[in-house]
Formats: sequence, structure tokens, C-alpha cells
Amino acid sequence: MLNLKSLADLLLSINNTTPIYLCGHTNPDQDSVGSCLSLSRALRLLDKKSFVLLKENDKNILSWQNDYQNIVSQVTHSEFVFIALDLNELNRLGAFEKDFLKAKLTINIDHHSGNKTNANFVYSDEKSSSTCEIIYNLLMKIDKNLITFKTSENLYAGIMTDTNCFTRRITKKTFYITQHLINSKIDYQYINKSTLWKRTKEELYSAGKLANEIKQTKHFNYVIVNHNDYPYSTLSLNDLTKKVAEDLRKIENLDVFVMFIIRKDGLITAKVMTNVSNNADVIANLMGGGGHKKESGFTTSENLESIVNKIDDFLSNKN
Ligand SMILES: [Mn+2]
Repeated sequence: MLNLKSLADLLLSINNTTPIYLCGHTNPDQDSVGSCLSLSRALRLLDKKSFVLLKENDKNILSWQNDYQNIVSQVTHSEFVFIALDLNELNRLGAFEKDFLKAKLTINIDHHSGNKTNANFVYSDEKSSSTCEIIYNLLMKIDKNLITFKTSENLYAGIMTDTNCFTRRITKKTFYITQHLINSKIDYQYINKSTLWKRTKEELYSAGKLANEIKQTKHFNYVIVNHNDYPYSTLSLNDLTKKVAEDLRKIENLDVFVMFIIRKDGLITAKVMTNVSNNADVIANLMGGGGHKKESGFTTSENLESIVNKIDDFLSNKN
């Protein structure tokens, strides 16, 4: 496992002619795409040849910033370095996993618990609010001038959204960093409004409808979302898990709360949230997923009833 200094040295040692591909997780959020863009811009300023991998239909996540420089949708070199950000297992790379496996050198930078990527070099810090917080510290270690205005915007967006507007996983370092980023005159209100706070009518309608349909087992609460049905069909998986689920978890007296999404392809994607307990990652891991202590997720082909029973059994053994 690397420390920040050895990670910085490793990046600086990459030959300037070697292409470096940076890639975040599927269903990208501001932290994954923001950490990729921030590190990529810094590598370019250091005369390295870097690219951010992002699927064409995921680009809308950057519409608030309108900066698509050096973003590509596929690897076009045969010899390259691959840096995976904001993920702890390879299937989170989706279609780009095959490229990771072909790379001559792999690096993984992340803040989720339990790292399973087997990258050549791993920097993993569960105590960081976000991968963007790690990238801020990394860039400061190399040269503070690498934190440009655009990069400040991305780092702020990643930190603010991953902490759900500073309501979780924060430390005093998170605020210290945020202070620095805000001092660079970024329009933080605009970024808040155009990312985390933004809701469409369909998102609010979904939350309201689901609030009325919360089911309860002996040990946890859950909702079932059929992605084929209106209004959910108009929303992306990301909107459902990042926005609708976040609104629902605010309902009083919820601790362990799961949103099950029956996907259009028949698989089930779930977001596991806890408000008091600290075991969302352990619960998600029962179905092969993972994440953070208070929010986590998994995707499975198992049937819903057996998943519900598995989670309930696990929680009953704990209590
Ligand atoms: Mn993250």
C-alpha cells in the first residue's frame, strides 16, 4: 500500500510519452468523475499524456461545468497506464474493466472500505470523505499550482456531494480543504444547485410515492422500485440511488433502509443506507457488494425475497 508521497513519486516517474487513462466507476458521480478530471488536468500540467475514460451517455454528469477536454470513450493505445479512481473492485469499472486488465501498470486511488482491485499500486484511505479529498492532498503534495480554478470546482463538487453537503464522513480536514477551494472564488452555490440539490418533478414524485410504500421486516425497512414503471422509468439508476433514496432516508426513525431497484435487465441493484448503525458495507457484502459504513450498494441476479430474508437473518443474528 502506497502513502501519499510514494503515490506522488510514482505518478511523477511515469514516462511523459506513456498514455495514462483515468477511470471512475459505473453510474458515475461527481466524486468519481471529478477526481479523474482533477488528476488528469494535473498530469497534463506536468507534461504527461492523460485521458479520462467516460461513456458517451455518462457525459451529462458534467453539464454544469461544460468541460469535456481530454475525455475519451475508449482506449486507443496498446501500451498504457491505467488509474482506477473511487472504486474498490474491478467490476465497478464496467465496460472499462477489460482495459484495466490489459494495462502495463495499474494504480488504484480510493476511499471505500476493503480493497479488492489487486492493482499494482493501491492508495486507499477509508478516512477520507471522498476520492476528491485524496486528490486535493495529492496535488498539494506535488505543487499547489496544480489546483486550478476548474479543478477547484471539480474537487468541491466531489467533496460536497460525497458528504451529502457536509452531513457525513466529514473531518476537520474536509472543512479546511473546502475553505481553500471556496477561497478560489468558485461559485459553490451554483455547484450545489446544479448537482446535489437539483430535483426534477419526477424525482420528487418518486420520493413521495415511495414514502407511502415503505415496507418493514423485523429488522429493517425497504422500498421496491420497478425501473420499468412510471415515474421511476424516467430516472437513471444514479438519480434513484443518489437523489430519491437520499430524500427517503431522511424520514424519521429509519435506521437500516434499503432501496431495491428491479432493473430493466432483470437484475436487482440496491442501495443500502443506515442512519445509526455502521454496517451498510457489511450488509451489501452479503450479496457481493460494498461501499461505506453508512451507504453502500450491490447488484445481483438473486431474487428479491431471498435477498430480503438474507438481510433480515443477518440483522437478527446481530441483535
Ligand atoms: Mn466517492
